[in-house]
Amino acid sequence: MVFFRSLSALSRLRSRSAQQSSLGTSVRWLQMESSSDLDLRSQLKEMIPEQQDRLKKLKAEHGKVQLGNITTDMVLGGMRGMIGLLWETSLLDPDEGIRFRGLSIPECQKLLPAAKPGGEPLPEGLLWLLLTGKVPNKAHVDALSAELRDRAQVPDKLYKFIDGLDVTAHPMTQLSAGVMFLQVQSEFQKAYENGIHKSKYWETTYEDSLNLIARLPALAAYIYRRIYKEGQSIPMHDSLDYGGNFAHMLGFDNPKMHELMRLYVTIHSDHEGGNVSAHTAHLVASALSDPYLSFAAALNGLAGPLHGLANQEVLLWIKSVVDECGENVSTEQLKEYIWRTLNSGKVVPGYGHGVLRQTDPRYTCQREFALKHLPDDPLFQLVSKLYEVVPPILTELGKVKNPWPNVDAHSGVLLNHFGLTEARYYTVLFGVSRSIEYARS
Ligand code: AMX
Repeated sequence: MVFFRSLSALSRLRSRSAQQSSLGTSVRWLQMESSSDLDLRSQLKEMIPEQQDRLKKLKAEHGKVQLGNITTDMVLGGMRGMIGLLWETSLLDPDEGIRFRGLSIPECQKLLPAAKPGGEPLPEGLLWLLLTGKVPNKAHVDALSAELRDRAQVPDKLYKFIDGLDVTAHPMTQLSAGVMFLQVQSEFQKAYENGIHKSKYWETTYEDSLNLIARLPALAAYIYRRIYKEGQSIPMHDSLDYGGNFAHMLGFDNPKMHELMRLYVTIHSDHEGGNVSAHTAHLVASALSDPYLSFAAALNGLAGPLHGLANQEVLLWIKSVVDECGENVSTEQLKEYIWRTLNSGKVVPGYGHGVLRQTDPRYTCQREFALKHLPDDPLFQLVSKLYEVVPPILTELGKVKNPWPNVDAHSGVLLNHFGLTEARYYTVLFGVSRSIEYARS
């Protein structure tokens, strides 16, 4: 939503040490604030006028402040390293990785409500955190889960429309087309046509955003069941949370898979504004295109192999290693396979990043999940081996700025372990997760 586009550019200018020392205080403040019993919409209604004033003040008082120097490399790299958007929901530090409203992933795992004590964070909690800047309590999150379930109905015509697409069309193509089909439901578009005052834009944007977030799992699960399970779709559960319900509709009811889906959606939700899809969503939204239009545009960016499609590429590549060398591949065989990949003009998928310069904390938390739930899985062991073998080789190439793994290097083997083996579908899961951030455009 437009009103939240403030300050992240300025927050980047703060020194790292200032960020670290203020974190403890800000987290405590966030928790104290969470005792309010307002629902999400009411909280936003209270906050929005303040945020609108804050943005005006920022412009008036700091509008002429310089934020950096632009070099030719930055332009050639497509705004690489350049502050280009206001982004307050998350901050991506090259060495430390992502923070959502100031909280690292381990802090989110500790502070956000879970389905059961000690479990993975519920994505609804992260949605609340991103929109309000406050850590919700369990009652807030349960109410938001119920609200999303209430909004989740999609028209049957959507399924007929998807059935009209070639079943061999990539799942991301089907997802993006389905979102465009749903665009006829945009409340924002209707309100705009009726001449709504700009101070009220947020109200219908909020409706569209929550409806879209709520309806995506049904659409995405339908696509999965249509392509891979002979069209036998599974209705929504009447009491499960967002992540659990999504896994359920896909056909997975192992409680560990529900936990994985909660973690998956949470960590894939937001990664600041420099990546292709996030940038696209906000660029398109700045034309007052409604959340359906901007989200569909973002999905099309996410569908590229150097971005969201990398999770598909990783599992296919790992399986090709196994096909050729077996599960107990030796270090020497692995090195040879990696060099062959590089020498044939391809990238090693799941490694490298446009901003990060260390191991992605989203990789690390998935590794911890694997160590806890599937330590003996042969593909997990192969992923662990790659973590030792790939970085020195990429470093040896001499041009790769970040030889470390990103989020996509790990997600596939977790899904594969619990039976979601169809790699070509993986980017859809990434896309559904990103609705939590993009839909606020
Ligand atoms: N394997 C082989 N070569 C790589 C590489 C990798 N994993 N990562 C970077 N390089 C190469 C680049 O292709 C480039 O080569 P060139 O000069 O011949 O064109 C050179 O190293 C310098 O690139 P860079 O500045 O380090 O990276 P970048 O910012 O240009 O690109 C990224 C970043 C992610 C596209 C790149 O690291 C890559 O292609 N990684 C593999 C695909 C991948 O995992 N993508 C997912 C990223 C996370 C996400 O969005 N989901």
